[in-house]
Amino acid sequence: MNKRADFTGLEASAFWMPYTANRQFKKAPRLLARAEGMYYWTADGRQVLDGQAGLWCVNAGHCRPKIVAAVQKQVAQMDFAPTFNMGHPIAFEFADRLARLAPERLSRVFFTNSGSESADTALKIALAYHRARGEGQRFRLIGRERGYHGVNFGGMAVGGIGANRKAFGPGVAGVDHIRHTHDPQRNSFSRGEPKFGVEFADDLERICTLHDPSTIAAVIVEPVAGSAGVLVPPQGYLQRLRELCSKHGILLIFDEVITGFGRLGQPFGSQRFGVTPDLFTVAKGMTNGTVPMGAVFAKDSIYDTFMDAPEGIELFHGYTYSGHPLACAAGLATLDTYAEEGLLTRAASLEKAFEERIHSLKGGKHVVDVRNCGLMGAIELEPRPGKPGARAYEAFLKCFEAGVLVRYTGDTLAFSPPLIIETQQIDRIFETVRSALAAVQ
Ligand code: PXG
Ligand code: PLP
Repeated sequence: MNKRADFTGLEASAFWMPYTANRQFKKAPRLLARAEGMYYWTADGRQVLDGQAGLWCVNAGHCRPKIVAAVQKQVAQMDFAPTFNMGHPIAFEFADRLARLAPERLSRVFFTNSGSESADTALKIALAYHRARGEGQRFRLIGRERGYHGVNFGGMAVGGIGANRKAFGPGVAGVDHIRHTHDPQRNSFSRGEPKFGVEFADDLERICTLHDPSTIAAVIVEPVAGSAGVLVPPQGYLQRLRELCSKHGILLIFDEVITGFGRLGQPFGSQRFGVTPDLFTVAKGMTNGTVPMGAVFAKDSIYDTFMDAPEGIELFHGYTYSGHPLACAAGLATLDTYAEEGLLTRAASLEKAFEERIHSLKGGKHVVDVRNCGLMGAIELEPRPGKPGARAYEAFLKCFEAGVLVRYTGDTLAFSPPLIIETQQIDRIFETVRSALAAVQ
């Protein structure tokens, strides 16, 4: 089937793997060769239950027939077409379909190819918007500690995970960060939104006092922080952040790359939390992970500001592959699949079962915290003294050997299964984790 099926011979491979310990991996590779529904199959034919939806993206499960067929048809009909000064029908159709899912008045869609590009695009739109309104002095971009907004310079700069920043120089000027919302003393083992910490939003006032609010263009946060280990916003926190941004004329950007497309039980996280941003970013679940694509949704009033300028190009920004035909075809079929199977709200009906199962690990070996929201969850482990991350890595390996794929980051195991998951499969994930933790020193 695969000439690498013997799991050897990768040590000299040319592939410089992303976010991976290359030498460690290439000595003992884990290769996936096929996928369908809730499962992967390894190159040597073992079935693996996918507890992380690929990489938080395959929300409808793998190789869904409608999506596969749509991409196959499109690639044979028109492989590529430019969207600079030209158009093709399904790019317009897909944008309009997406706009119908979005919160009211956020119905303008700019296409990118990833979450990282979406973050940088949203930040640039924010800066250009203020400038178009004669407020070009608003140049500052505010992120949050522990935030993740991808790996490009803008997203890295507003991102708040130290390891993603330290090797890459001074980054973008005019960036600052509000504090994160993680408070294990008061909130460990919270179910859903933690009770304590609405006041963490007031940290924005500190930043406003320091820099003067009239210099701040935008604040960007994930509704639920994903990469940092599933940090759920305290009750009332996002509302407070929204109020402060509105008070100071600062744009609020939600990064919904993970929380978008049903992960939290509504099409978008903003709808679950009842807090409306001015711009929001998506990627991942937008095409069910089938073809790379991302987007920025903008308020109509922001778009209209650009359109009020004299005739000509309103925004000097765009990617060769913005609105790529294959991605649009995959995206339209993805939205059909989501609609036919009710997947954009399915997480709401599974949330309680998922919450019960994941919190059943409370009190288990090594477990210091459990967090959950929608079909997103995390189990945080006590780090092994002197070896941070080792315990989670070993637990991840044991789960994989037992046929369940979970994500680990630092000493946290993260869970974001496809939204088609059944409750017996949720049981299987957490029983496998329980056994794995029992076997880890
Ligand atoms: N914003 C957010 C909130 C993300 O979660 C990005 C931007 C960047 O998207 P791209 O498509 O450029 O990777 C992300 C991506 C993990 C993990 O398990 C998380 C992401 C990607 C890979 C792994 O922590 N998030
Ligand atoms: N670098 C060069 C030399 C280019 O010509 C282009 C696009 O034309 C880019 C980078 C940007 O590539 P993309 O539009 O795929 O992001």
